[in-house]
Amino acid sequence: MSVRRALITGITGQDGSYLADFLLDQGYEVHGMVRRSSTEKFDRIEHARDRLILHQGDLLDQRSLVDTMRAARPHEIYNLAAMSYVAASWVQPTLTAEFTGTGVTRMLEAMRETCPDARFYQASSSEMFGKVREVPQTERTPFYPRSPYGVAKAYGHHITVNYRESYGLHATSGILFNHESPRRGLEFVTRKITWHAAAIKLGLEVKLRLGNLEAERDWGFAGDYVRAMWLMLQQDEPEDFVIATGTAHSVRECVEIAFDHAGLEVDEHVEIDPTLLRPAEVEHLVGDASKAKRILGWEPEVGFEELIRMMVEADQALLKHESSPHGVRRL
Ligand code: NAP
Ligand code: G4F
Repeated sequence: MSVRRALITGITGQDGSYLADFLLDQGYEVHGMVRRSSTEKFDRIEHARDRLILHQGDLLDQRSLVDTMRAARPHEIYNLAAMSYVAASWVQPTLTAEFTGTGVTRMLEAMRETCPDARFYQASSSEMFGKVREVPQTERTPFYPRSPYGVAKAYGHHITVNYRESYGLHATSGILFNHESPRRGLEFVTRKITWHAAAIKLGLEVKLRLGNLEAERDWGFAGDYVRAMWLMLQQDEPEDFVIATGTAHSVRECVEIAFDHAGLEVDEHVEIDPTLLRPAEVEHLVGDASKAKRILGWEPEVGFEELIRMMVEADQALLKHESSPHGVRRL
């Protein structure tokens, strides 16, 4: 059988890097789309750089999407690129709509023009459920987004379904609940907590400032979730799937597990910073992935406590290295 080619947008991000590792292990030729920057930020894919084929492109630029797809000739396209940080979506609402919403249409149009027989994965989000209409959330739960990011993702979701139905594209939308890892961006709450637990333990920081400690999320491990993305594109018929663990935990519980693992007292180091509260909050998310379990045979392998401990240990190792005479400290 000839080699399978995959194109990943957002390959420099958390999910893109795990998906690239997974697809390389499966024997794929992996292409990634990257944005031009004055400073390359390829840390997450550095270890696999010589096995990846990178193309310069941007979700805002139709020409670059068409040229990337022509060059890559993908059998599978994973559209993971987005402005993915919810809090920033109130600061840059129009840009978020362009990247995270309209960018999906640009991708689908480029695919329709250059490789209509490819299979397309759209990175939809549980943030679309927002002020939830039912618990737990399934593929049939109505959306009620609570942020410009959630609104943009709902658009991206619907346009993916629409192009599937209008043009017969093999286009699938994965509605993924929060997933984390040692490669998670430092601004997201789990990584912010694990990094600070490690830094406080090493004497590099004193305090951790957080917003809403009572918010609850259904947190899984990114490595498990990219496997689900791939499984979705192996199905004969394109369908949408919820991917979640089925268990919710609060931000407060996350702090307790991380600080306990680092051997620290929460009360001595954690402060509430009201400026970190969001204009509209998503209080509680928990998903029902029964459909994915039944049709894809997908199950999460890493539990919440194991995940947070893994992240604390990875941050301790990172900071020890970076604060050594041979390392560079980063935040
Ligand atoms: P991430 O770490 O923030 O990565 C985002 C990626 O998108 C980066 O590679 C970034 O490139 C790229 N990007 C941003 N704007 C772009 C543009 N205009 N053109 C081209 N590339 C652009 O996000 P992630 O956690 O891996 O998430 C992957 C996708 O899944 C996102 O669409 C996110 O919204 C969605 N999602 C994530 C979760 C989660 O819990 N992680 C849950 C549900 C859905 P740079 O490196 O150049 O910035
Ligand atoms: O880690 P977060 O920033 O993730 P959020 O907003 O749930 O979004 C993530 O998951 C979505 C899936 O539902 C993705 F689509 C999206 O791309 C992203 O990956 O915040 C989680 C919770 C929120 O309720 C927030 O208010 O933690 C609360 N929180 C409390 N203090 C904080 C902080 N969040 C951040 N980032 N920083 C804090 O200091």
